[in-house]
Amino acid sequence: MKAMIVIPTYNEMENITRLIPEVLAQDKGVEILVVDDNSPDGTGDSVEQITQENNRVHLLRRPGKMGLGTAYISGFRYSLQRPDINCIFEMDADFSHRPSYIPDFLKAVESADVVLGSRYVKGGGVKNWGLSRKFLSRGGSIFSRAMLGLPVNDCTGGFRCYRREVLETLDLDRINSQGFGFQVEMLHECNKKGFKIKEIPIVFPDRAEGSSKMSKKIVFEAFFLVCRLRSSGR
Ligand SMILES: Nc1nc2c(ncn2[C@@H]2O[C@H](COP(=O)(O)OP(=O)(O)OP(=O)(O)O)[C@@H](O)[C@H]2O)c(=O)[nH]1
Ligand SMILES: [Mg+2]
Repeated sequence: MKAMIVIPTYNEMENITRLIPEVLAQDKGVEILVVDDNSPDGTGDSVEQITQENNRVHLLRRPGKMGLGTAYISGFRYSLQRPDINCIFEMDADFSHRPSYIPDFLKAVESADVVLGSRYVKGGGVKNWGLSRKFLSRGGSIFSRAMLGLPVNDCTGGFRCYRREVLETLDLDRINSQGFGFQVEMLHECNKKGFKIKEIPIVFPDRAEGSSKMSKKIVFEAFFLVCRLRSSGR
C-alpha cells in the first residue's frame, strides 16, 4: 500500500521537523506532503530544505493563511496526480496525531474505504484536555451524528485515511468549510456515497509545541454547517 500523508501547517516549525522522520519511519510505502500557508515562523523554508534531501517529502506552498479545509483539498488534488498512491491521509503537525498509529490505519484501510482515528471508541481517548475542550469535542460529535445520521462516534477528528477512489468520487469543489466543519462535511459526503467507514482507537494528547489555531469562528462555522447540511438534505 502506497500512502501520501497530507500535513497542513501554519507556524509548526518545532513540530514538523521532528514529525517528518517519525512518520517516514512507520512504513516504507509512506510519503509526506506538507501544505504550508506561508508560515511567518519559517516552517515552509525548513520543510523545503528537507524535500531537497529526501524524495519522500513534498511541499505545497500557498501565499497566505487560507484555512485547513482548502489546504486539505489542495493536498488531495496534488496526491491524486500520483497514480501510484493508493491512499491519502489527513494528519495534524502538532503530535496530537501520533505517528505510531499509521500502521493501524494501513491495515484497517485494506478492508474499508475510509478509516477514522477515533477518540470515542474503546481504547481511544484524549489526554491533558480541560473540561470545556472535552465537552466541545464530545458534544460536537454527538450533535453531528444525531443531526446527520453519521454512523461513527468521532465525527470531528482529523487523523484519517481515505482510499484514493473515495477522493476521486467526491465533488471536492463543493466542500468549502474549514476546521471541524471540514471534517464533518467530508464524513457526511463519504457516508452519502455509501463508502465503508471504519473507526480505530487513538489516544489524542494535547499539541506538543506551538499554538492552537482553534477559534470561536471555527466552532460556529461547524455548528451552522451541520444545521445547513441537515436542512438542505444535501
Ligand atoms: N496550511 C494550513 N494549516 C493550518 C491552518 N490552520 C491550521 N492548520 C494546521 O492544521 C493542523 C491542526 O490545527 P490545530 O491548531 O492543531 O487545531 P486543533 O488540533 O483543532 O487545535 P489544538 O488541539 O488546540 O491543537 C495543524 O497542523 C495546523 O498547523 C491553515 O489555515 N492553513
Ligand atoms: Mg492540534
